[in-house]
Amino acid sequence: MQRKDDSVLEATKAKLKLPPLYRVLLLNDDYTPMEFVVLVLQKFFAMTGERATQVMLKVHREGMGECGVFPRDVASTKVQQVAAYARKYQHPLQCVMEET
Ligand code: TYC
Repeated sequence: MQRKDDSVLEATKAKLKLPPLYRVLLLNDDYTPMEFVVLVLQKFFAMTGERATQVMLKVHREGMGECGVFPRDVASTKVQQVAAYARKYQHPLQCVMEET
């Protein structure tokens, strides 16, 4: 904008950045039972049995698969919940998060 004294004030636009999102991934292993993985996906990622089975089979065949995309704190909590639950039942199931 042009002021009376000829100085120029730059118009500044507040750039509101959306918070980064994180992909939560489940990793395959040779020991965790398939039914346990399906249970985890239902319990912590609110999947139906059918969807959980599809994701579990994808992880089993391809080595990893996506459980969902969340803000950082939510993703981090889910990773910790899966780790604690797997540990409780002594399964080596691994869950990780990565920025999208
Ligand atoms: N590969 C496991 C088995 O054959 C099943 C499995 C699937 C394990 C997905 C982990 O994230 C996983 N029992």
